[in-house]
Amino acid sequence: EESASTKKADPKASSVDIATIQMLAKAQRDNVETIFDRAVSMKPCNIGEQGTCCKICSQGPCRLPLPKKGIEGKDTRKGLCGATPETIAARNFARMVAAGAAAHSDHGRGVAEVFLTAARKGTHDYGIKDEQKLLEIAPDFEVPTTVIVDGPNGEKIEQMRDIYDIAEEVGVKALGQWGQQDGEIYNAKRAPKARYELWRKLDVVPRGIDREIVEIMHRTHMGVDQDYHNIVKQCTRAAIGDGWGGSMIATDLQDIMFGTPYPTQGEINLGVLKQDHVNIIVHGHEPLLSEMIVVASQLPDMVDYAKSKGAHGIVLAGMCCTANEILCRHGLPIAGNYLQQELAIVTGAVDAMVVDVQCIMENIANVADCYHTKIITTNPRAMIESGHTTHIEFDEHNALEDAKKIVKTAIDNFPNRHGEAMIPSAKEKMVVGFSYEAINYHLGGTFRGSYWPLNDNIINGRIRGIGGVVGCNNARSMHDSAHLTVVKELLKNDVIVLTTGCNAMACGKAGLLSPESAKVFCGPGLAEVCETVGIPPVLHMGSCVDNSRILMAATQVVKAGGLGKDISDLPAAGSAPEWMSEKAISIGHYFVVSGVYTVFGVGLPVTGAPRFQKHLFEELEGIYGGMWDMIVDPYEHAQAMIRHIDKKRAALGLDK
Ligand code: MSK
Repeated sequence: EESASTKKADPKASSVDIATIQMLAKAQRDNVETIFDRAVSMKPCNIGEQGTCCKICSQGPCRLPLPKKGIEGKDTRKGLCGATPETIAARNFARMVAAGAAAHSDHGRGVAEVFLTAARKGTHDYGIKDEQKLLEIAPDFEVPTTVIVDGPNGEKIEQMRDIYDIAEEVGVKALGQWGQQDGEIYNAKRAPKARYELWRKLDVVPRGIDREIVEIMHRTHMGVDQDYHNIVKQCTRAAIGDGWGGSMIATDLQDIMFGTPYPTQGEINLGVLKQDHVNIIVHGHEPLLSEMIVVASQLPDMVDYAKSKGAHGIVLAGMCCTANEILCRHGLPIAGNYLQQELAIVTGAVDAMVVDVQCIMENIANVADCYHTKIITTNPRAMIESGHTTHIEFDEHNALEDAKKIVKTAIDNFPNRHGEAMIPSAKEKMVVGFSYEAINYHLGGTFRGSYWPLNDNIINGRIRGIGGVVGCNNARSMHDSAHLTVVKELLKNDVIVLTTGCNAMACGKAGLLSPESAKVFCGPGLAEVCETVGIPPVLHMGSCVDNSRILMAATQVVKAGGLGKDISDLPAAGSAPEWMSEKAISIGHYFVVSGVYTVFGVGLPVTGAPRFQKHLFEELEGIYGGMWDMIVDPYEHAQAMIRHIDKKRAALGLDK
């Protein structure tokens, strides 16, 4: 197709990743336009960037940019209805929280529905893999795991209930969390006691997952909530309903059905594709389908079918968070993160890109038109309007058959490649799969005969603190660059890093997910801990919904003792250096109201409303112990996190 961009991105200025640079250069040689080129040609709207464009009714859009000279005296800016910049920016922010929480939670709802079908034995393709985890979470849903029965002599005996009966009851109660109208979501009580009590005191414990999202949409309708404090309070309910509700339920039920991740080895970057194999990329977020494609692609008759078409086998690789899901559970390779999706197709080696929901760029259909790749959409919620995509709808009752159909479509496309593909050689080895259960095993208890509790190492200062660094790539920011600068700066200062999403992939490509990287990148204390325990200094915890694992890891650290009574007492900070999706805003907000200082890079659409920004960046600390921040420079970004960690260490009386 003809390139529409008048300007071209400079590949070397677009990414720090060699495979990305090579493929962007190839795309330009092939006259294929990508997001990198459009980012050079198209500048963002200055007013939207500030958060002060209101388009919630047809009297606008009302645009309220900050005056060039700044605000002198009273801020008199108003929309037609009188809405202040604060109201406008808070409503826009709230709608991002609602969309982000909805995306995660709808994912979770889908998982809960399949879980319930599996518990009722309504499908042959899914079952209960991790019984232990089911038994651990059942009490959180007030589901008994044992039953009292009469013994042979009339005595009372406690015996285990049937595991599928427990699963069914958990499934029903979990699914009920979406439509619940009153009371509290179950998982709020998983937070440290002090946090749960604070939420109750502030009246922000979510009543039901959907209810809080819908209420944001109502409150932000024209002429409803016009107090940014009150709007933020509703953001809090919806965001807790995401992190501690929809996302956490998704993570838990996926673990039960597909297995809780434990450390495993994998490989990452476009170099995982193979010239002489059928290459299938699964891209998106939900593991329900990709788990079945894993099974289908390994079936002997599928491999034989691939050979009958001249291929030597099948490579199944992931992209974005689907990649994290199959990597952490099966060790299957990752082709790349968000900004590499078009470039994977540019290799000419991808026979099918199978997509479900979230973070799928519409332009992959245009790029695929230039090569032979088949784009297969699978979810009724997410289709692409293009004559060249194929829709094979995925139904959990027929999961394996659907997956086989998809794999067969990819194999049939192998002979259609346009000549020799160009696959970059770059790929890295990594160790992944650090669920909080795995972290607890490695750093929370005894391991290799030594006692290495995480808390002791934080108290004695070998580990200065914990950084949760997560989130997307953003075409307005050099690909992977801010991610790596922030993470390396934290490691150098003995801050252990927990990661998910596209940050995890950036770290993997740069070699930071290998245990050997500890001696290269870490300060002496953290290097010693990692080398002794045999873990990487950056712990890959999974996909976007698995940020709930970070909440649980923080809760475990509080419960282990010695570091205060609440998450807000911990020497810890959060970061999303290259965020772009609305989900990131929901994640950021649930971290903040869980007590975490959370820094975003790139920019936040709040700067045009100074009082609202002050509320998020300063006043929330007095309410929740955590607050937002936005620092674009990645070095300064990391330093701010370290300063916060040191402030918390001092408050705990450490380092005296
Ligand atoms: S995939 S939400 S770009 S992390 Fe979860 Fe990456 Fe952000 Fe999508």
